[in-house]
Amino acid sequence: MINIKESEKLNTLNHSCAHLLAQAVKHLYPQAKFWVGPVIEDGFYYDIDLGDKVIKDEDLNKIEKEMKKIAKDGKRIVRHELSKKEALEMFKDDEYKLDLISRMDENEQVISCYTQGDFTDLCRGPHVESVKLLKHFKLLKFSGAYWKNDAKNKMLQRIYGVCFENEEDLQKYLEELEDRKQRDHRKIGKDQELFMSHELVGSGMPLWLPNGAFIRKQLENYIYEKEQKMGYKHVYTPCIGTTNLYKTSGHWDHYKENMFPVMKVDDEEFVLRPMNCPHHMLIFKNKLHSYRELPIRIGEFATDFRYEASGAVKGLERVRCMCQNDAHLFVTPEQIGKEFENVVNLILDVYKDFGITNYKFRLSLRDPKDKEKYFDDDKMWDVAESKLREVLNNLKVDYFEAIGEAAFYGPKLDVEVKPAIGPEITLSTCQLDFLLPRKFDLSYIDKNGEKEIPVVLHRAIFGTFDRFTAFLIEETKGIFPLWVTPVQVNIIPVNNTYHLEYANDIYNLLKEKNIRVELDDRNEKLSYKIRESQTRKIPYTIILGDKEKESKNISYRIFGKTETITLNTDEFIDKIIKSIINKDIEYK
Ligand code: TSB
Ligand code: ZN
Repeated sequence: MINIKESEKLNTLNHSCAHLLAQAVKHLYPQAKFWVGPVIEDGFYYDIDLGDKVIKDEDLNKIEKEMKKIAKDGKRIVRHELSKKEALEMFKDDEYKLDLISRMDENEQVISCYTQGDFTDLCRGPHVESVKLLKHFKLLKFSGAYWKNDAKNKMLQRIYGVCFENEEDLQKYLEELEDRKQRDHRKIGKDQELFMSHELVGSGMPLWLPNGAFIRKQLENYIYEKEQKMGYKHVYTPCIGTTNLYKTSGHWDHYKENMFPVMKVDDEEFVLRPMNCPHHMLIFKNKLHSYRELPIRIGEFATDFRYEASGAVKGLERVRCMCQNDAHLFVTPEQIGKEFENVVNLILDVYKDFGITNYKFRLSLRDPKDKEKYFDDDKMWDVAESKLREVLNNLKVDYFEAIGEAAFYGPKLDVEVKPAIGPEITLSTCQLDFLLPRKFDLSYIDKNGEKEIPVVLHRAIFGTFDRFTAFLIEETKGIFPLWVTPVQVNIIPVNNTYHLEYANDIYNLLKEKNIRVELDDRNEKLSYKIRESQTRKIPYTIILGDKEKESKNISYRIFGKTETITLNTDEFIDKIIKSIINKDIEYK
């Protein structure tokens, strides 16, 4: 997918198109006042105050028509530079532009405006030479947007659009946009009844429906088993803690704006926890440890609450109540490399099992020049950073380095993915931490009988079950791997009177083998039932009629294919079980 912002040419074209949009809006709604109209990854938008007028679908067509008319007229786009005084005078009736101009410093930036025909806008530019060059554009959608992103301010109308150099690029882009809309986990989540939300529960607090909950349970079981094999010990801890716990950990000072407000109960002050590390630190501290016990790996499927801005909350991807696939690994400095390697291998393994291939590893390091931002122990940083790098190089994984992106307490490795809609997000994370063990005064007894401070690795392979599921939905378009999907086989008898008994026999056989099977014995037309089985994206649809009943075979269709295959029942069962065990991504 093209990122409009990253191409200089498209950037300018889209920026000019935003002006064209504003001009057309001004023609149609003379009361319009304009706030800002930036270029974004997907094109551009303009935030507009239209007084009492609220934009509707049909208005977009009208505006687009007017834009075409102006573009055809072909006026030149002319730049003027102004002093601050001149600018203030020129836009004296426009409180939005005055707000922008009043914050400009003439000595630091040139103030300029651009005029095309009867329309002038305050703007830094650059722009294309003439509106004539704006031919291949489309207005995409609209929404409300608070002025300066503040809910206390007036709601403006935001109109989105995109512009290309030629029609072919525009059409290709629109098709991709449509494809992304179809992949959006919020859409599929609704269509396939995976999750819902309700205003009575609150924003960013999803309810997992049976199908979604089934998938999540598969993820939980899968990762739990893997972690058990790797020596993790799982715990349960409360999803709230006292403010003192978070004062001890430092979250109170550095993370408070992401936390829900304090609850007072008797003499105690509580917060809903945003992270689980403090609880796990106390579990480590519960008893004395020898170096021989390390690494100690404390795991938990832990519910956290974070304040996310209401505009940022999104389906399962960005929620306010989430469940981390969390663990804190307590290691000696010498064990950092090996333990980190195990985590990276686990991430690679998991992504392979889910068929996820579109991701990037980002190694976030400190900026050695920035002494303020990072925990002050150069030697520790140098050793840790080169160790992480060495592990990644040895494993031959592709990664990029982000200098200055490390956390205050240590370097980290994140897995970045691109959702169907919106900016990149982090799924898995592994963060080295020198600081938290000190804050909680943790220690173990080393080889020489001396007290030593352990290093902690925070890691979440799925990140949160919420976010990972959101991404899995989009990557698979809701066609989940056979081993994950809630219903693996759907049996449809051709005729309930003649074939139901045989269908029941097959149903019981599959059920006995733990295959997740449904039998559709509703009195509906065969073609309707087959179609519905496809819409529900069920991997295998078995259709049983006379032929199958007599020969004791089954006939089935694989999701997305039209051919019907006839097979001996035992062979079919073997095939499916093998495919589940292999965690095949394709339905075979
Ligand atoms: C890994 N203390 C560590 C933990 O030990 C921690 O909390 N790290 S985190 O802040 O990066 O969060 C872990 C993961 O949670 C992130 O990598 C991301 O995948 C996921 N996540 C973060 N915020 C949200 C959110 N609002 N909604 C859904 N998932 C989220
Ligand atoms: Zn943690």
